[in-house]
Amino acid sequence: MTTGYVWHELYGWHDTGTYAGLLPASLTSQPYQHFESPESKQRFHSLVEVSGLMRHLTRITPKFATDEDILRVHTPEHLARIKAESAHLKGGDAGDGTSPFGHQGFEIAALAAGGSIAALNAVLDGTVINAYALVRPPGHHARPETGMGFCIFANASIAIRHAQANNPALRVATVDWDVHHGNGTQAAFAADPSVLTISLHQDDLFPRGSGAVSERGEGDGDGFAINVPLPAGTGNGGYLHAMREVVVPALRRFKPDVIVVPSGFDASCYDPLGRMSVTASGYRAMTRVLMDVADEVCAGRIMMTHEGGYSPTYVPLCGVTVLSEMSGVDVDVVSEIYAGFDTMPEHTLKPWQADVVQAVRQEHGLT
Ligand code: 9RB
Ligand code: ZN
Repeated sequence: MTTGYVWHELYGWHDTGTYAGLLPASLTSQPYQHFESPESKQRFHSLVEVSGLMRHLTRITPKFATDEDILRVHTPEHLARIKAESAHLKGGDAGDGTSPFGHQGFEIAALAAGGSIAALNAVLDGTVINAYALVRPPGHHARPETGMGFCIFANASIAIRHAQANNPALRVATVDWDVHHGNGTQAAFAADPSVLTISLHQDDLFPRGSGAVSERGEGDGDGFAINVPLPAGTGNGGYLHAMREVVVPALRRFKPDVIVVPSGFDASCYDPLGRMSVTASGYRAMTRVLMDVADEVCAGRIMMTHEGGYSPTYVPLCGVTVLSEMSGVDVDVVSEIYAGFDTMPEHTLKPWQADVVQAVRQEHGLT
């Protein structure tokens, strides 16, 4: 069986406008791009094409998520506000003043959610063994009542709720390896024991104050949210340790029917927004760990949906490397110049990283 792949040209047309990173242009910030510009993702897609990988993937066509799909996760007020602002020629903002979108941005956001839905459907109906939805705008910060952190709608959560509408008994685990806390996904399922949300992130990066070890779900969902706030500087060794010592035992215990990965490449060593050091081969190794445990617990079913990652030159290498591992197609796009970084000292596990992993294991009784 093959690997599914979602991309739509309109994902590159989601318009975050003229900014200087996070700052609106002003007399002291020269007009440039927003951090969440199309560059890294469009170039990821281009490399999927040019590397030859595309020939081996099963292309999945996204549809627009319907209002019904979006309302399984979001409030009617949030949906109505995005639609209203999207109708303005100048567009609007998803909620926090740093999540801009252009005219008809609503439709592109609905197509991003629809891309995640289509990818998860294809995995669940057996069309593909696993899938990567390269969507934009991202989704893992969007909460039921608002967008934030560049996210408009909660793509992964909407896909999961869509799948559960078809199969109410479906149990899903999310493993969010974006460098930021997957707070929106956690919020959508906080009180729901049918969805285990795991987030590996840089400690207290964004949203500030979110994603501590002590956040573990609410009510019936207590214990079904797992947070691994790794210290700034963590490289391949620390991330792999967290995967092996937290993610794997948690997935073995939970036994999901499918694993959904909100996948950001902003924990990479070249990312301008994160302070972590993961390399393309680190992402390959993390993918391998997930695929092995997925083989054990859920017949290999994994759906990844794209989140952050802001290095225009390195995100494509990380992304294609992950897709290479997922599909078993041997493409090595990482030159010797970059591969040399894999042996740098930040990749060995540090005691202060192992301490966090141990604290998470203790909090959740993982053995
Ligand atoms: C706000 C600010 C942000 C917002 C989003 C990110 C990254 C998101 C991502 C980073 C910083 C500032 C709301 C500054 O990649 N997620 O995966 N900062 N947002 N000031 N204020 C008021
Ligand atoms: Zn991020």
